[in-house]
Parts: sequence; C-alpha cells; structure tokens
Amino acid sequence: MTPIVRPSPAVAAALAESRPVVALESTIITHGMPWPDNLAMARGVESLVRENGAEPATIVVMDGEVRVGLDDGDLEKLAQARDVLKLSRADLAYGVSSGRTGSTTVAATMIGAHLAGIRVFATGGIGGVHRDAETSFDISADLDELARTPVIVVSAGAKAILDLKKTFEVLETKGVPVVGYGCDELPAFWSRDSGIATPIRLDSPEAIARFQATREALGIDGGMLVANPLPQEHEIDSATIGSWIGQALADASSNAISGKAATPYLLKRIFELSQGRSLASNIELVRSNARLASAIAVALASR
Ligand code: PSU
Ligand code: MN
Repeated sequence: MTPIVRPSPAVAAALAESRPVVALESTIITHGMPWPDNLAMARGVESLVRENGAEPATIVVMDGEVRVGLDDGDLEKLAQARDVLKLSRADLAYGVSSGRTGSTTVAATMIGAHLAGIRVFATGGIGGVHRDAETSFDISADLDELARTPVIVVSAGAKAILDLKKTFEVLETKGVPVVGYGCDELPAFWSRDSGIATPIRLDSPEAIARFQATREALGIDGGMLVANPLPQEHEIDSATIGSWIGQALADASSNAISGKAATPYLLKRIFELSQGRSLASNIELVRSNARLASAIAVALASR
C-alpha cells in the first residue's frame, strides 16, 4: 500500500535525524503569484531555508498523495500547471481521492505538516475574516485550523485585503496566540503597521521556541501565529496600498467574485493596479518569513 502522506527522501532523512524542517505552502505558487515569478519565488525560498539551516518541505497534492517536499522538476511543473485545485480542510481528502493536482492553502498545509511531523511553516499571510463577512459569511478556514492543529505559522500577519481587526479578534476567541515578532503593532502584510496592538511580543526565535514548549507542557493544543513585519525597505505605505485594495474590492464586487476565487482575484488585481509593486513586496515578505521560520525550527530542534 502506498502511504497517503509521502515525504521526499530529503525531508524524510531530516525528520528521522530530528533536524530542523520548515513546511511551505503551494497555493501561493499556483493561485497567489503569476508565472514565472511564482517559480523564482518558490526556488528562492527553498534555498533561503537551506541557507538558514533547515530542510524545506513544500506541500502539495499530486497523484493521490500528499507530497511533503518537492524536487525542482515537480516545483516547475506545479508553477506552470493549470486547473489546480485550491485545497483547504474541507476538500484536502477530495484532492487526494480524485487523483487531481491540488495546492494546499495555509489550512491544508498545516494538516500535511502535522501529519509528517513538521512543527514550523512559513507563508506570506494567512486568510481571515473578509471585509464583507457580515453579509458574505466569508471567513477563511485558516483560522479554525490554527485553533486545532499544532503548527507554528510564520506570516506577515493576515492579508490586508481582509478586515484585520475582526481577523485578530476571531483568533483570540479561538485561543490562537498571535505573536508579534519584534513589533508593538501587528503587521498588515504589505505594510509594517496595522494600528492593532501586538497581543504577545517576542524578540527572538529562542523565545518563540520556549513559548511553544511551554504551551505543550501545559497541554494547550492548536497552532500559533507569528506575525513578522516585512523589512522596511520593501513596505508599501498604507495609504497607497489602501487605495489599490479599495479599487480591487470594488472590482471584485462588480464582477461578483466570491468564495475560493476571492483572494486570488484580489491579489491579481492589486498586482495589476500597483504595476507589480505588490508582488515585489509579497515576495520579500515571504522570504523574510522563511528566514524567521528556519531560525525557529533550528531553535526548536536544539531544545
Ligand atoms: N500568502 C500569500 N499569498 C497567498 C496565500 C498566502 O502571500 O496566496 C494563500 C494561502 O494559501 C492562504 C490563502 O491560505 O491565500 C487564503 O485563501 P482564502 O482567503 O480563500 O482562505
Ligand atoms: Mn474564503
């Protein structure tokens, strides 16, 4: 019988030797960034994780398996693939059972990482409460997954297309710790500040590893969100990005875009309106998160 969750040889070896491993998601490759920047981003992030002492494990559904760790050929195939499913908790098993290719969102990547025994995961920004949630009921399954699956997710907060205040309120309600990394205000993805005070500020990867170990010792399960502001030289000021977000949201509504299509549409529209600036920042924030996640994985492995 073939195992349904299959680590690559490199990831399996790292896990067997208790070396640091960082999970990476694939929806950002298939639905979050255009070709060929998506492939360059994915390759660059994998190298960065290796340079920082950890083994990268990009997670994806292919050929009836949850693959944990891809070789360069698979990465290239995925970056160019069309009709890729965007998988979350609700449909991860459908992706596997149908034999189709599916990329994993934050929620599905957390499930795959946990099944493989990986404790840290780097992404861009999580999904959350959409601005029109009171009528659309669109709240990302990423939030529930953080509440139930014990993986540390390193992000630049939640994507600023969302209602950030409501998103962080929901995380608090669900008992998900939100750690601001070296910041007193939570980041807003493309910008460093959101105007929302950081609930828990920690300033080193070791402090994050100690916090996680203490949660485990207390029997507190579920994940943790580490919010890492992007480097200042790559941020877009909130008024500038705010006007592009406003325009993209208006366009989404006049084109009746909703559900799974909402986030990919908004990211693409903001990319066009900003003439590529939003993508450049997005890539830099993912790189910065990959560096921090690697350092956290190293700190966890050396405890
Ligand atoms: N971070 C990025 N770009 C992305 C995403 C994260 O920089 O495209 C993806 C993640 O996979 C996340 C998803 O889970 O966006 C959120 O989708 P939704 O709002 O439909 O839950
Ligand atoms: Mn949604």
